[in-house]
Amino acid sequence: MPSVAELNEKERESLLADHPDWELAREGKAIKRTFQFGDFSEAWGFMSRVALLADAQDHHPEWFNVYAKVEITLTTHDAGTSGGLSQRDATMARAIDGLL
Ligand code: HBI
Repeated sequence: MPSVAELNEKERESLLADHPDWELAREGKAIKRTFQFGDFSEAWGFMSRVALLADAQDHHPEWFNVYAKVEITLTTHDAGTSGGLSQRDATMARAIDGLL
């Protein structure tokens, strides 16, 4: 599996500074954000748009949805030796935030 450059500590810090609504997860190997919508229909519409973004960027979220809540975790499976944060995750977080 091709390896993708993992973010270093400084890059990770600036990612969080640029995206304050996201938090580190999985011991720094992922970022996570929870979204609360008005109802399931709104949540599903958001997820549909994220899905199109993910396919366009070839970078797919790990997510959970129950009714109007959506939790998205971003990590790069191909980063480093066993997955981690890459520039792809930052790009995807910015694109997802742009949908709101
Ligand atoms: N999505 N989150 C995530 N991480 C990846 O490494 C990844 C992906 N989607 C597709 C993808 N990689 C392709 O480049 C293949 O490696 C599957």
